[in-house]
Amino acid sequence: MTSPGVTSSRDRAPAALLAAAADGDRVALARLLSLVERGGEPGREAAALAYRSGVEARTVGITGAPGAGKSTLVDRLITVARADGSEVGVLAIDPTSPFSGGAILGDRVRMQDHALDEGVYIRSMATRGHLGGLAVAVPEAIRVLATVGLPLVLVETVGVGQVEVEVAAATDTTVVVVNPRWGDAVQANKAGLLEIADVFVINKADMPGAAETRRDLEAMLDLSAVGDWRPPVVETEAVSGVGVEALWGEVTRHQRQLATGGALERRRRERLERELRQVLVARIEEEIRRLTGGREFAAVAADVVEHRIDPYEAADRLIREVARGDGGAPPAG
Ligand SMILES: Nc1nc2c(ncn2[C@@H]2O[C@H](COP(=O)(O)OP(=O)(O)O)[C@@H](O)[C@H]2O)c(=O)[nH]1
Ligand SMILES: [Mg+2]
Repeated sequence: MTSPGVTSSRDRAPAALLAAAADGDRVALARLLSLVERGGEPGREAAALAYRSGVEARTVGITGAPGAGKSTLVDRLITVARADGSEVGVLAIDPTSPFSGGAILGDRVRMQDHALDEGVYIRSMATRGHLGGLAVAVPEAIRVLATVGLPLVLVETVGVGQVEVEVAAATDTTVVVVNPRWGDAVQANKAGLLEIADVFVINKADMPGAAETRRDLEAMLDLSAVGDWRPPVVETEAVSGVGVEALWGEVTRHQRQLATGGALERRRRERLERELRQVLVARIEEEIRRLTGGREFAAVAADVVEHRIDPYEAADRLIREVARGDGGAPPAG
């Protein structure tokens, strides 16, 4: 920035935004997260700065079917964490929405209790245009929150499908929320949530059927491979807050166990390797898009159409082109 005068956060460079956000400027923080969500060049710069800070947050993912009570639980968990004295960042992810609005608006309303608390920052994220998708955008957003001084980040995601499983993999502890409904535990299993759960919650335990759901879950846990952590099953009534302290206790216990056994380091390493892979794939796809608009692609495609070469050979040739990095642009000079 050349002008030292009053600049709106919209005009400021990522480094200036990061400094302002670390000073408690929530507008700057919101702007940073928008950049990350969009994933363009400024977003990449913001993510890189946050990465280089090396600051990591404690992270808890909360996933489960729509309506399971995730937002209500998050609202309660914020209260418990705040009582511990920790500042809290919340990311509410809606992978199905192209906009950060809609369902998230409902989430915001359910977390309204904390609207005036400066130690709490709640942000919704949608898919938008980030090249690496949510699997990259979410860890980047978490690191931004950590860097500006939020040591605990809760991530709410709708637990339906592979993307959500990937998002859940971005956190240290994953809490899977089910309800006391017939077959809910089975559905969670089918959605792949059994494998990612560190803690199970049967929320709406005030409704009939909690005991059966617990039995189903425990039976499925009996069948799955036993490591050194068996996911505990906690019953909660998020609306009244019953069981939420116990849930937080299990989350804390899990995080302590991760930290002592070296599992936290392993998890974080695996997560970064996955993130790197994801970024690499996104970058290569970007190169391919660039390439397919170019002359070299047209020439190779013509050879394929004329049956002079087969698509495999053509692809190999184009991959060499990508590796050269000139994207099939006409040779200079
Ligand atoms: N009966 C009952 N209703 C609950 C409980 N927790 C949440 N709800 C209600 O379930 C609905 C969905 O909650 P929400 O937190 O938005 O679910 P999300 O879609 O998983 O985030 C809301 O109407 C909540 O008031 C609970 O423990 N018992
Ligand atoms: Mg919600």
